Amino acid sequence: MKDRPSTNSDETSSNLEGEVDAIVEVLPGVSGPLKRRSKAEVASEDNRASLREEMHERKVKELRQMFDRHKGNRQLILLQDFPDPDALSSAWTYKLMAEKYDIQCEILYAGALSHQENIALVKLTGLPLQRWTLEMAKSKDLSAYKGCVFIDNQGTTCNLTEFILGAGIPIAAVIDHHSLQGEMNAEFTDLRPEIRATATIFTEYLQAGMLAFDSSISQHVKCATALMHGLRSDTNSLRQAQEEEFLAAAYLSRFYDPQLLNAVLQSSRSKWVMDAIERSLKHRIVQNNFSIAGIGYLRYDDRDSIPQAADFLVTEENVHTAVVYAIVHDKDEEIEVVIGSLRTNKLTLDPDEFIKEAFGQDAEGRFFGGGRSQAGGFEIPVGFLSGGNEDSDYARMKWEVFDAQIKQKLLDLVSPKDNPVYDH
Ligand SMILES: [Mn+2]
Repeated sequence: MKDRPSTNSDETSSNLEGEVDAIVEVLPGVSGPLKRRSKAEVASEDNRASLREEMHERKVKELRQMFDRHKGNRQLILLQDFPDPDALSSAWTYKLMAEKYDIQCEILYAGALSHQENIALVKLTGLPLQRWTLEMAKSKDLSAYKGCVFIDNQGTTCNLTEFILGAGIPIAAVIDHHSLQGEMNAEFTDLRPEIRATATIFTEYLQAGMLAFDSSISQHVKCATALMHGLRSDTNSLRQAQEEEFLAAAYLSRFYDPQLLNAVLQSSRSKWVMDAIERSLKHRIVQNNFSIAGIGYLRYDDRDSIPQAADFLVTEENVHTAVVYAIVHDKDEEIEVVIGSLRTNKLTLDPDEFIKEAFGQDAEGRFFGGGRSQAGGFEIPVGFLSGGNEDSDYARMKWEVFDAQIKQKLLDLVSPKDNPVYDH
């Protein structure tokens, strides 16, 4: 659906594909189970590690070259509509790195900042963030911007993508840790699905000398704190962190402010989140260690309660994976979307694969969702059936249909024999 420039066969994009393959190839042995390793295995792991190092060095060099080419330009950094701490802190780091090259960046999001921790993060650190709705974007003079940048996303979760690319702004960079969502014609690409947080990738850039953090500069301390928060929040407080995240956290520990991080983490749950958790507890069904809950209608601004409810459900004994979904309605734009979040502790479950298999693709071949390690999400447009909820019977009927369809698709995967409709 997103209108992307068609892939051409220039050097940049063909190189890229090879690199993505190389990353995937490097992966499997890196995080295998603990066991005694043979000399050959150790040697091949060393080999893989040095390959990876080589690739990282090349990436930093390419990033510098891209910045050099854009010297004096302005760029737009596009975040997902509901940016999380990983995205926010990584975008801020990009902006600070780019300033060294006299490149001015605006960090944009089109949706809402609704998670209480994200609001606290932005307020307490003074993170420079702007909300641009599609309407606002249309009223801007975009000719000043010579590049756009996707960080912690690949444009598929950002409402501005189509418009910004349609306005002819080339993609300067894509830096992300989600699985590849589709071909993007970017000047610089660093996609590392094996890494748990985009903040890890940015901390590695810092360590490689892209920007020297100085603990006497308040903005650097705040940005380091934001990155630490980003790392933690994408790794379930480092419990799912790998070597790369621990190394990044060790580096950030020289600069970050633990008290500030504490203040961000102590922000409490809003009434709306408590309400969503309550509904998810009430409506959950648990089957084969999957906990599935449809929680009805939610206001657009409360959309972030969905992942928080999934975070909560996955803590139940004997549950390894939780999926929570709701119909989210945007009163201003009269649109409704089914939005869902998946959280899993099961290391062998790939959320990206699971969601793509459960829901498939739309008429244009676009998947309804995807994910990264241990988390995923989906968005299914309600389309023609949107609105009309003043009639509560209609609203209830509509929810029941969507709820049944989503449960059916999920349960087909969770326990293929079960069919919630015909078995009853
Ligand atoms: Mn992330």
